[in-house]
Amino acid sequence: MGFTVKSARFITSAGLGSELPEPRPHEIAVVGKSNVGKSSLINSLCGRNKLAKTSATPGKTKLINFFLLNEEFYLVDLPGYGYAAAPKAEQEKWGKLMEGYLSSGRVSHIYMLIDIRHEPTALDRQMFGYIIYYGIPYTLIATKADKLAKSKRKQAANAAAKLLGAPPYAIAYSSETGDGREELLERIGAIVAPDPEE
Ligand SMILES: Nc1nc2c(ncn2[C@@H]2O[C@H](COP(=O)(O)OP(=O)(O)OP(=O)(O)O)[C@@H](O)[C@H]2O)c(=O)[nH]1
Ligand SMILES: [Mg+2]
Repeated sequence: MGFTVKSARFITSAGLGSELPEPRPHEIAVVGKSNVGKSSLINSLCGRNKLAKTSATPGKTKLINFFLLNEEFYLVDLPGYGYAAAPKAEQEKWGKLMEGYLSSGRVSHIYMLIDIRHEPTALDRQMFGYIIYYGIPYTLIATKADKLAKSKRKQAANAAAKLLGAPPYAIAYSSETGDGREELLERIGAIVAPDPEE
């Protein structure tokens, strides 16, 4: 059965030292380098243009943003890493914020985004190592698939996963065209309402 986003609403933003909202049974966090398309993916999944703030300039999302879907579970937009122009103090703050959040035990699944056109960076590999270290279930998503010819997308997405050191599979996704959206919705369905027969 396909999963549908019936409603999506912003709950709160959290920074260093802020209290996080009351946990729900599921919390899917979206991670990846700055500008990879995290906020855009949330908007595209929810079918809402301006739910999460996006920008062509990296470093747009600075706080942990909680969105409640179907009044049931959180989809969480996180600030990106690897934004070279960010001042050192800000990068350190990012590290503390992310470390505290990801080690909190409340994240039940991570969507890790990588750009379908680029090799994963050292920071991508570090983030992936972190996910494995904490043992958090994850799905790899190769973003901006519309930038590649259709015939190359699947292979490029899988190659990116492999370069990250993961099993060679990533969902090729485009927030512009909706490519990969159905597949990702199915994954959400499997996470928040697993088939009891399986
Ligand atoms: N062509 C194309 N552009 C995209 C896609 N997804 C995002 N973008 C563009 O990439 C830029 C960054 O998108 P965001 O969603 O703000 O990226 P982010 O990962 O949230 O970035 P930070 O908040 O800075 O960490 C924007 O200009 C988007 O329009 C996509 O699937 N295809
Ligand atoms: Mg963002």
